[in-house]
Amino acid sequence: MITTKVEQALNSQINLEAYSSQLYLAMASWSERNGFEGTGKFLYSHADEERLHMLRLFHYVNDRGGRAVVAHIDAPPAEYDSIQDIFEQILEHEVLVSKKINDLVGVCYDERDFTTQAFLQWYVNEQIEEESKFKTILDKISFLGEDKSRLYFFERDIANITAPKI
Ligand code: OFO
Repeated sequence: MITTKVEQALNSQINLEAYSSQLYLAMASWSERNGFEGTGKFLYSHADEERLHMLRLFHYVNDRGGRAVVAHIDAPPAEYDSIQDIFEQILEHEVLVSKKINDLVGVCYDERDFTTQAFLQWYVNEQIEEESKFKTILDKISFLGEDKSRLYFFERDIANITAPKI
């Protein structure tokens, strides 16, 4: 069984992962509409990945005797300035997610729920990978400049970054 505090904290994270999925979907839509097909493909795939992050938590809450809740999610922005703007916002968002995961681990520690704490280690590791991946993509974007051929290769490469199996 999980305590009410842990259940609430896990449900907040469920909501944040659901928002993450919608955020990536909105960014994928912008990319597709603005001629960045490769970036769009990557972001659609990442939206699916975030939904799997959400579901993994969802099942855990129900399996441990809690109640996983589908709550209201704010709409993400529909418009962005550029792909650089998108990836800057993504990195900022993922840094926030990492902070929330750490806070959640802290709640488990306070509640002496070491089972959930161990379950959350997967998310701690995932956030290290995500922050690093998006920093690398932003570095690549900073090399693009006005050179259209570089953009072509960037678009081709990012389209082939597939979501890991969860
Ligand atoms: Fe983008 O990561 Fe979920 O947790």
